[in-house]
Amino acid sequence: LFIGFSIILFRLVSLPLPETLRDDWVSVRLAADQKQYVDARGVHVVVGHYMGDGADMNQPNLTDEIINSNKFNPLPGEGKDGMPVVIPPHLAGKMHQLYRINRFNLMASDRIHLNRSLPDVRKKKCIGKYSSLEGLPKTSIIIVFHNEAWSTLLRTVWSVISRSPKHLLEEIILVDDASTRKFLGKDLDDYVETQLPVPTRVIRSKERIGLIKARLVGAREAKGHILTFLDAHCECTTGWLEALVSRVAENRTRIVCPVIDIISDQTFAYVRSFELHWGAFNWDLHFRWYSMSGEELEKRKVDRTEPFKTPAMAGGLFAVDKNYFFEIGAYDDKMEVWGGENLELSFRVWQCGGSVEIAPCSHVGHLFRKSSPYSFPGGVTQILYGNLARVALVWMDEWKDFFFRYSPEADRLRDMQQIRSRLEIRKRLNCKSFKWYLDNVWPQHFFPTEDRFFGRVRSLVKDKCLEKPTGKGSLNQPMGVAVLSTCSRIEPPPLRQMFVIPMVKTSNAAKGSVEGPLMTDEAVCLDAPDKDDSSLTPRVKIMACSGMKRQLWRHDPQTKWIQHIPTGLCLDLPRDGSDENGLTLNKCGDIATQSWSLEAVPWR
Ligand code: LR7
Ligand code: MN
Repeated sequence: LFIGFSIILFRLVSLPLPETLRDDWVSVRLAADQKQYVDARGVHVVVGHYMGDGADMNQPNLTDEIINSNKFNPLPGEGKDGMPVVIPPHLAGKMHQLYRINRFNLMASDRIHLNRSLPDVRKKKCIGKYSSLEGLPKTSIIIVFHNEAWSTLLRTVWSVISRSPKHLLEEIILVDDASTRKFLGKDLDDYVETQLPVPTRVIRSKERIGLIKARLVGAREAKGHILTFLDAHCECTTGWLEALVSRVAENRTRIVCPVIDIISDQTFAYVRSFELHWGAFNWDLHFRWYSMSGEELEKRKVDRTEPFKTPAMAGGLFAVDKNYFFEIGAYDDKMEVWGGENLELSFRVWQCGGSVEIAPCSHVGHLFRKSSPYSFPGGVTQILYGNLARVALVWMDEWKDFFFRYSPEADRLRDMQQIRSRLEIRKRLNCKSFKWYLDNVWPQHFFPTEDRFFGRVRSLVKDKCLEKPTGKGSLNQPMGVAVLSTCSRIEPPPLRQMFVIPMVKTSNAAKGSVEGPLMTDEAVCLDAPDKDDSSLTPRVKIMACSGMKRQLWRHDPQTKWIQHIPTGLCLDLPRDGSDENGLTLNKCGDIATQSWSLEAVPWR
């Protein structure tokens, strides 16, 4: 999804297929000549790039005629059971041309039946878990779209119709956010009127209002007791709706999200994703998937089909009690086009007494794209950071200062935000602080706090600083050997050199000593094996925070050591003195290369 903003994409990893895979891995069956390996554990988030304001939509060979031609032409069996589509080689040129229209393989989509079959990807224990539907309220399904493809939009609709219990479905509402494609006009009206067995309405906005306001339009019109939102390129699987609606019906202050599976933008294969990731965000307020804390995972061993709390939601796919949604302030209607509304709603719900959760028995596929196909009037930065500035100003208390200090894009837009009505909601609902949210909803967070050191880790012999690696691990988190690089002279120093570690508050500890995980942005931590075994090289890394002992460190300003708690060894420079080679662990001593200073930097 973004120039620094997260579109979620699933990285392809070399894994020989077919193969019997662990429970959380799913194979994608492929034709013999296809070469694509999908790591379905998969929530490998890749930071993509928006192409900027849709300018490249104006390429001369992408004519209105091409864009408006409805090539929907399903072939028997194509894509059935979520299988990948194989495009014959002679169509490759056309396929690439069509790809640019929606930034996914439109030709592949157009070859798949609107009502294709999908595997039931739930854990066995989910079957029957939500079978008593008696007395459950009905839901309105709300799908907003701007220039969506015919086949993906209607496949979303058909997947709802085919795989939802009829008596839970009040209606389907399609909100057209000023699409310009001809086939989304009368053709769509006719289709909806004549071809669908569930009451379905198209509501049209004359002007482009963006997805946030479009959802508000749909929500206001909805007759259902519960609102269920979907993007316009989703496919729901068996059991998806029961799990959502039951949880909301049980407690109206819950917002319940499905597990979001992957529809490949290349082949339209349906790929089951990992159930044990939760949603949160990074220092720049971009939504990210992270591994749940070890503690949380441990708790879940008892029953992995139970819904779990998540600090934030991805945004597009969730169910909520309609009255509750409006009571707590629906959406911020001053947010434009795309972005930020998912965090705003998450913070608001949590801080004002509700909760956000993921129901592992509900799986819905979403078509992830590497870039956005539509325009962002006014510019993507202006829009996204304007929305994020609002999130920070209304909900984040002193952490808004941290955000604005390091996000000039948002800082520039800070003063022009009118937020009075949103602050009134916060007051009316007597909502808790952002500190409460961090402490209670996301205690594993890596933001600076009063009780934490925030700043640089500098070697006293080299004038070099610890820096977050640029390599990518799973979930697209930074990962690599811990190395030093030149301490930047920019003020404030760049975030890639900033780390966070809890301060020791006990009275007998040396002033300024710290102890705990040494964390930085994107939930990564300084890590070393907890056994003193020199065959384990390279030994000191920066990788996903795990909450385990091997990531615990202490620094004492008197000894200047950074000591690895489980082994008692000291962080040392690379043996050969180079910068490229990783830091090492050695027996502590009065050695210059083991001397480090922690330089605090103000964060608010
Ligand atoms: O101006 C617009 N008007 C619209 O109606 C822009 C978009 N839209 C529609 C669009 O056609 C689509 O149906 O809004 C929907 C969402 O837009 P996408 O699909 O371009 O968004 P996304 O999937 O890239 O982005 C995610 O973040 C968004 C932030 O505003 C929204 O919350 C999306 O709903 C959200 N999608 C998901 O959460 C799906 C899972 C992604 C993950 C993780
Ligand atoms: Mn989407």
